[in-house]
Amino acid sequence: MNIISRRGWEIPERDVTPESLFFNRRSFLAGSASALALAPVVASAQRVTDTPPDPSADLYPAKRNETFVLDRPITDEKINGAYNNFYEFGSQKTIASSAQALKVRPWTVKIDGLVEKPIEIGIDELMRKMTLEERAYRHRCVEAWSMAIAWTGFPVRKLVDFAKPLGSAKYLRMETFMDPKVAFGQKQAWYPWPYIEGLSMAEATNDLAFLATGAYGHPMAKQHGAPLRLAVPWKYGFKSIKSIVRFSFVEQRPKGMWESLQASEYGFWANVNPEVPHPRWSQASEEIIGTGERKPTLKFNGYGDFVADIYKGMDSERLWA
Ligand SMILES: Nc1nc2c(c(=O)[nH]1)N[C@H]1C(S)=C(S)[C@@H](COP(=O)(O)O)O[C@H]1N2
Ligand SMILES: [Mo]
Repeated sequence: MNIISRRGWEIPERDVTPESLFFNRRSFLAGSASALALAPVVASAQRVTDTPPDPSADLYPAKRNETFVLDRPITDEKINGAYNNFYEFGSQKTIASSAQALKVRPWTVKIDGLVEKPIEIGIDELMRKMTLEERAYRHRCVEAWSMAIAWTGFPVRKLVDFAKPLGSAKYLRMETFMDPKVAFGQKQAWYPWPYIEGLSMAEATNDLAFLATGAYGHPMAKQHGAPLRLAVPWKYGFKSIKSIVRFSFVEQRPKGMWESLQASEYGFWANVNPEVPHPRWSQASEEIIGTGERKPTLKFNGYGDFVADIYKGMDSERLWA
C-alpha cells in the first residue's frame, strides 16, 4: 500500500534538530537530585500531569556492568530524549511531549503461553525481584542513524527463568500497551496495533538481550518506552519494543508490527549488517545523532562476539533485513 510506504521511518531523517523545548525537564532531574531537593519539582509535575513520584526511584543509579564497552560517547540525554521512534504517539521524532500522557503506574505485566503457570505481576514487584544493572549499549535504527545509551535493567534471561517456560516454547512474543485514548497514534487504523515483537529462545536467553526500566541513571523517560522496554543492540532499532505489557512463550514465530505492515522490508531476525542494504537505502554507514558524524556500520552492530553463534547454520534464513 502506497500510503504506508510513504510514511515515517522509511524515509531516513537527515536534518536532526534537537528539540530541547519538547523535552520534559523533570524526567531527567529525577535520578540525580536527592529526594528532598526533588520535592518541589515533583509537586509541580503533579499539578501538570497528575503523575505520582516514581516508586522505583530508589533503585537508581544501578551499578554499571563493565562487560559492555562503547566505541563512542553516550549520546547526550537531552538529544536522545527529543529524538524518538514511538509510533503510538506519532510518526515524527518529536513525540516526547505527547508521550508524557502515558500513565506508567499501575503497570501490570502478563506472562503467559507455554509456561508452567501464567503470571500477572506489577512492574515494581517484578523490578524488585531482579537485580538492576547499568549497561552502555549502542543503538542502530534501520533508518541509518545511531545513538549510545546507558540503560538500566536486567537481562531478558532473568525474566525467562522467572516465567519457567515449557520445553515446547520456541519464541518469546512481546506486546506493547494498547490505549488509543492515551496514544493517539493507535487511532490510525492502517497500523496493525498493538506493536508486537519477538525473539527466538536462543536470542532471548543470550547475554546481551536486556529489559530496560531506566536510562541515564534514573527511571526511563516515557518517550523511551517506560516502564519496561527491550534493548537488543545487535538488531535494528525496531526490534526494541517499548512499554511492554505482555510476554508470551509460543511455538510459532511471532510477526512483528513492521513485518506485518511491510514484510518485503522488515523481517523477523533483522540483525544489523552493513553489507545488506534496506530495499530503499544503504546500511553501510550511520549518522551518530547529535554529532553530525557518520561512521561505518559494523556487522551485528559490533556485537558479533556475543551473538554470532546464535545464527550458525541458519544461512537459509533471512537474517539481515
Ligand atoms: N511500541 C513501540 N516500540 C518501538 C517503536 C515504536 O514505534 N513503538 N519504535 C522502535 C524503533 S524504530 C526504534 S529506533 C526505537 C527507538 O527507541 P528510542 O526512542 O529510545 O531511541 O524504539 C523501537 N520500539
Ligand atoms: Mo528504528
